[in-house]
Amino acid sequence: MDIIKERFKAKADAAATEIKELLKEHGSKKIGEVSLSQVYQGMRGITGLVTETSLLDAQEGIRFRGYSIPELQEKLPKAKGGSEPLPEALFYLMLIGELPTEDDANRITSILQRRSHVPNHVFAAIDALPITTHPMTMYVVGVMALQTESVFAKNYADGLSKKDYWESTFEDALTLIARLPRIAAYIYRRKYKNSEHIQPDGLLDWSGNLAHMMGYDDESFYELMRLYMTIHADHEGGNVSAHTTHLVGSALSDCYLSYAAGMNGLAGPLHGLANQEVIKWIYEMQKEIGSEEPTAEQISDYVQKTLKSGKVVPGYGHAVLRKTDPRFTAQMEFGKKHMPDDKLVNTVWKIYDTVPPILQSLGKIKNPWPNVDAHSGALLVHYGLVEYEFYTVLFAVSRALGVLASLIWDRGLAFPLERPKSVTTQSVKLWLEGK
Ligand code: FAM
Repeated sequence: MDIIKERFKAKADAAATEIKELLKEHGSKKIGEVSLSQVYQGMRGITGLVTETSLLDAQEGIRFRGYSIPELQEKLPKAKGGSEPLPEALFYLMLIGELPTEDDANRITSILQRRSHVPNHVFAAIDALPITTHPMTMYVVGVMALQTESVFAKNYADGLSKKDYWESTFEDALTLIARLPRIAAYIYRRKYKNSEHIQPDGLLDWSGNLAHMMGYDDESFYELMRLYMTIHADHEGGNVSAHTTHLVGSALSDCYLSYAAGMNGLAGPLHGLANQEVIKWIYEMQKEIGSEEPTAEQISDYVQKTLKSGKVVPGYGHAVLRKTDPRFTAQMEFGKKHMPDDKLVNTVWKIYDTVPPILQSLGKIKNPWPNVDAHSGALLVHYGLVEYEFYTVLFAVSRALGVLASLIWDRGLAFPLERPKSVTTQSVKLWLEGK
């Protein structure tokens, strides 16, 4: 662990010096303008954050420290016999800013294995919730129950020096990431498999163990989990889950409080809950037309019906992207390799052929193309993971890698409390009148 910490500290100190120089010379330069409509309409396109772990280009999609998803699949270390990247390797890349060696990736895997024990009171907190509770609510309650373990909270109460905030954050982040698969699997087994829990397998990597503890001991499902945990890990800093984690952390709330806040954002239907909404929408369409293999025309009719009822087509559109999400494409390639004849997967591909022109014809949708959620559920269903209300928990486990790597950087760069200015329409009107 210490070697990883030392490497991070050296990178963070170098970056802090570089940023200080950069601001000394260019701090007063304007990076963008803000229009009134942006203030009223979700701050779209306003540059106001620094997130070192990844950057999203509207035309190209996500790059993690400069690497695209296909480049990650090529360059990151893999599990023995596997062909998908190890998410532990991606975490190292986002944290340190360099491609990890096999040893580096294995070092993260073993740190996470050693820290994966979850205290019993966490399970008791989850068990106190009605079985009908949504898995994401159970998950956030589990994370909040873990907050008793926060090293940052304890050290801060004992008078932690500002220059050491990063280290306690680092410790909390690694311990929290280590424990998430166990919490997620516990919720899955409690809700869907009569609480027949499965103990972790100390020989498996972080994603493989998640699959194992959920009850899916299939090598190609381990591979799907590795891909899934990689592509959902980060999507620059402005999306609701990343921005919320960063914002709450800026008040020096520890990793547990900050990540829990971010995951409440991910639980929203316009954000991470969309992966469950996609499968629900497809099942409802299949039920209505009475066939598991809808024709293009039937899909088109159902899309029109969805739109006419004032609902969104889940899995399509994006606040930044203006093309097919590379995370969708990566899943499509996985489907073509592992399940080319799966009916539901083929339906997802038929929807991909059919939906964009319809959305484009409306004239108001800026991005008619599929996002990450349009494909994820169908791959999971193929392996029997049909409980779609659980899908966002998998998204949440993965997103911890990006938002917590970022939180360590926030403390490593000593970012201050985040506090943008708000206005009232009354004050806007006075401003417009030049008063
Ligand atoms: N179906 C129907 N209408 C849509 C739409 C969709 N897929 N995507 C956008 N629109 C509408 C949007 O509601 C807005 O309508 P009004 O003007 O009537 O309010 C209009 O098109 C302009 O919206 P936009 O500027 O193109 O998109 P936004 O940046 O406002 O919203 C999303 C982006 C992702 C919230 C939106 O595309 C959406 O609701 N998609 C469906 C839900 C979804 O798949 N979310 C997951 C996003 C994913 F990236 C993630 O975070 N996991």
